[in-house]
Amino acid sequence: MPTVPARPGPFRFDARRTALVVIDMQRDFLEPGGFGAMLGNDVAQLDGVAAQCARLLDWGRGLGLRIIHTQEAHARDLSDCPPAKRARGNLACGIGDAGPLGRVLVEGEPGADFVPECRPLPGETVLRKPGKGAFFATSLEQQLRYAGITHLIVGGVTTEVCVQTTLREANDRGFDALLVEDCTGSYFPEFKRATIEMVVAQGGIVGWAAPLRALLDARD
Ligand code: TIU
Repeated sequence: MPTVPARPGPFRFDARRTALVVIDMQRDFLEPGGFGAMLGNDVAQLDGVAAQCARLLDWGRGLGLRIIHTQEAHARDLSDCPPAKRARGNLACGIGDAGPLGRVLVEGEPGADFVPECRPLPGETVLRKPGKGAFFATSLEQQLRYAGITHLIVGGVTTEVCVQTTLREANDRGFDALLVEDCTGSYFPEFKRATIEMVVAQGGIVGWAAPLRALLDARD
């Protein structure tokens, strides 16, 4: 079994029981005019994450891992959007409104689509989710259990919001998860650093972390 030199210790995984989960690599978070920008964030902070996630996807595809792309987006009638989420930030152009990338954070709109570097290939799973965590109000746990998945390798955006929420949800459900440090990004670099440290602290209270290089070099 490949062993990744990781923190807080080696991460051993069986490729047949491991899924690569790439979180929310959508135009709405990475490009100007999307939901992230509407919230007042500098999306340039995420420059480079798409290219890194593309490398991570290449690696996972090469190993034959199950690939799951998540997408934070709401139903077109907003029936799965809590009013509290829609009201948050008191935005002039918020969830469901028409923006430069189409209706903000709504399925089927240009903003909900994946950035070109991280488009799903045929046969890969696309999991639309209404919340920050990928397990909330989705069939992800059931899908993973049916497929015998025990280990997750996770990248995407943003580190302390959807990525961290998903890692914590996975941890509480008994999955071993590794965060790929340089395949994730935040609008707030200090939050990214802090999240990685939170994950690996206390003997790996949430999971493991390692740079992509460590995955590329992992050997049986
Ligand atoms: N705002 C922010 O940092 N993130 C989100 O709203 N969603 C995800 O992280 N995908």
